[in-house]
This record gives sequence, C-alpha cells and structure tokens, in this order.
Amino acid sequence: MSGDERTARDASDEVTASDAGYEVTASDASSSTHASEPARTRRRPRVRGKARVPDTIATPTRYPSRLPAGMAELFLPRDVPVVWSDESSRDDGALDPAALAHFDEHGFVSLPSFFGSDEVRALQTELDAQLAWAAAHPDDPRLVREPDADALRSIFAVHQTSARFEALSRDPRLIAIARQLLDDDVYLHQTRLNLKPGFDGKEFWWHSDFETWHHEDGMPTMRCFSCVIALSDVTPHNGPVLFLPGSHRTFVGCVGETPDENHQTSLRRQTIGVPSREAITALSEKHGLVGPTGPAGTVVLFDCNLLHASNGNVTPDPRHHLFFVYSAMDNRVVDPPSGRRPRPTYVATREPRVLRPNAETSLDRANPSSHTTDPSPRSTPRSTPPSTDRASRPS
Ligand SMILES: O=C(O)CCC(=O)C(=O)O
Repeated sequence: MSGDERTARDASDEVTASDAGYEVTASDASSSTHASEPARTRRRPRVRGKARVPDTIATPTRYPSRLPAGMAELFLPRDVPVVWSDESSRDDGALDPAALAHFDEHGFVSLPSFFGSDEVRALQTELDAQLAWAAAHPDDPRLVREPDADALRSIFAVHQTSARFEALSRDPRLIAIARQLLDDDVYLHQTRLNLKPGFDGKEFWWHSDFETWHHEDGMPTMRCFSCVIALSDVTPHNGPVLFLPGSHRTFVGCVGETPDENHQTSLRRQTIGVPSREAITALSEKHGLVGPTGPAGTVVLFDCNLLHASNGNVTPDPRHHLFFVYSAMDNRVVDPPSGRRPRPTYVATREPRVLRPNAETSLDRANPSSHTTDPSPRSTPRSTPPSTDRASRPS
C-alpha cells in the first residue's frame, strides 16, 4: 500500500490531519459552537510531502486546501456543530427531532413530497418560464453550459431571474428550517437551477461545497446548508444527488492549486478542490453511499461539508433541481484565504441580506413567471443558443 493510500485509508478513522502535517488539538476539535470561536490549526513537521506553507494560502485558515502538488491530502475532524440550535429548543422547531438527528448524524435529510401537487405544478411552470428566459438570453453569464456541449447545465442566481423563486426562498417553512439548523438569521449564499435533461444531463464530480465556498468565496465556517427542491421525479436512474453520509464530519483538504477564474471551468466540470479517488473510496467504504429519491416536490437538505456527486442522466426523463443555499448571517463571507479575487456575486453573494419569511405562501403569488428587473451582471458573447427542448419536458 502506498503512502497516499494509507492517508486515504486513515480518513475512514476520522483524524489523520497530523499525518498530513497539520494538527487540530482535541479541545479545538471538540466543542466550539460559534464561528467566532476559532479553532487553532497548528502546523507541525510533515511526515509526507514537502514541509512548506502553501503559497496558495495567504490568510491563516482552519481548513487548508488547494495544496501544491507534493503535499498530502488533509483530513481534519469537524470542529463546529452540524445542527447549531440548542438541543433544549429542538422539539418545537420546524424539523422534528428524528429529522434533526438524521441530519446531524448523516449530514442530510430527505423530506418526501414536502411541496404538494399544486405547488409542484406552479414550480414546474416557473421552471419552464426560466428555460424560456434562458433561451432568450443565451449570453447571460448566469447560464452555465455542459462541459462538452452547448446544453444548459445550470442557471445561477435564480432569486434574481425569477420573482417566484425569490419568493419561494423566503417561504416560511424553509426559513423556519434554516433558522433551526443554523440558529441565526439567514441569508442566501447562492441559488441555482441544476438541470439534468433526459439523455443530455451530465455528471457532477465528488466534492464538498464548503471546500469551494471557503477557498473561493471566503465563507468562514460550516454554518450553511443546501436545500434541494426536486422539480421533477427523482429516481435511482436519472441522476439523483449521491451522498457519502457522515463525510460532513471530515474536512478534506485537497491537492491542486486554484487557477485564475477557476469558476469559468469548475461550474461546468470540477477538477480542482476534489478529494482523491483513494479518499472517496475510503470514505465510501466507511460510510456507504446513498442517493435519495422521491417525487417532484421532495426536498433534500444537506450540510455544506457533505461529500456529494451525481451521475449523468441517460434516461429519457429529466431530473431538475432548484437549490437554495442558506447560510448564517454570522457566517457571512470575508476575503478568500487564497487572497485571490472572489467569484462573481451571481455565484456567491458578497452583500448578504437577512431573509424575512413571506407573509403569504410564495406559491400563491400572481404573475408567477415575472422576472425581476435585475440586469445581466456581465455579458460574455456566445454564438449558439442553448438547447432546452428536452430540458423543459414535463416529468
Ligand atoms: O445537481 C446535482 O446533481 C449535483 C449538484 C452539485 O453537486 C453542485 O452543484 O455542487
């Protein structure tokens, strides 16, 4: 077994940071409850790779990553809570104790048919409106294409492009969940539609969102989660999001430095900030692998540090997801540790606003497909319009 393999195997025993040259002390790793209580990550002589501070890390961080070639991958135990609210107040919250316990232990929870059939129809109508809007604005930078084709992969900042989705992000049910999990006022770090049209939808490689949000956006800590709303039926076959349950308790510091303007390629196909195959193998051997499914209207919540991926969709049936990424106001972004320019604000907001719940149910709003007047942030010339006909196929 090679040295690298040993490091990855050790990941399944949770704490191997010291092997890789960093150490989180026991007191640091155990009970810190707030982002403002920094856990000290000490450097110490390395046993593998070159012993030098990575040039890519300009600001000290508890979560080193984007390490130069030659350094070993890091496995750091989580040093902050998963569910931030106090245990004593959990019984009267939005999620019941069983759902909270599942989220805490596995890093995700699935809420089948969270939205009813009328609500789902309204959301699917809005999805179609968004696809029509995208077809009419092929140069909008918020549109992300598949890696090897012109098909639409994602629409970012849908809280800007869709009044209905913006209102939905403030649905009282979702805000109550977000406040319960994060124990703070919350803001939207990012929103997007991830489209997986039948036959054409491509895979997403294994990654932790927090790794990227910390290193490219400057998100301080793991006080953030994704709310995934299924806009089509999700089956075992059409590309459900796959999770390594429990992996949210290990931060994997990845090898590979960040190129300039990385988001321009990483949103199409991520190759930087991804754990090694050995790490994924070890973590999946330890934790298993799950891919929650459910009818359109199902909601899956998952922690920002949970390792996840999804397969390409070779079936005729679409798999479309709406993502709202909620973060605690106390966790608002700062300068990224790399010292590089952060990603554009349509990918990660830099001016968080506290989300106030809608007084009325967002899905009852009239004029569902109206767009906000938010102008395109920046235009990148494109020559070919997107292919959206399969994408708009109803599920
Ligand atoms: O939509 C998917 O299948 C996975 C999405 C994902 O991993 C991401 O956007 O970070």
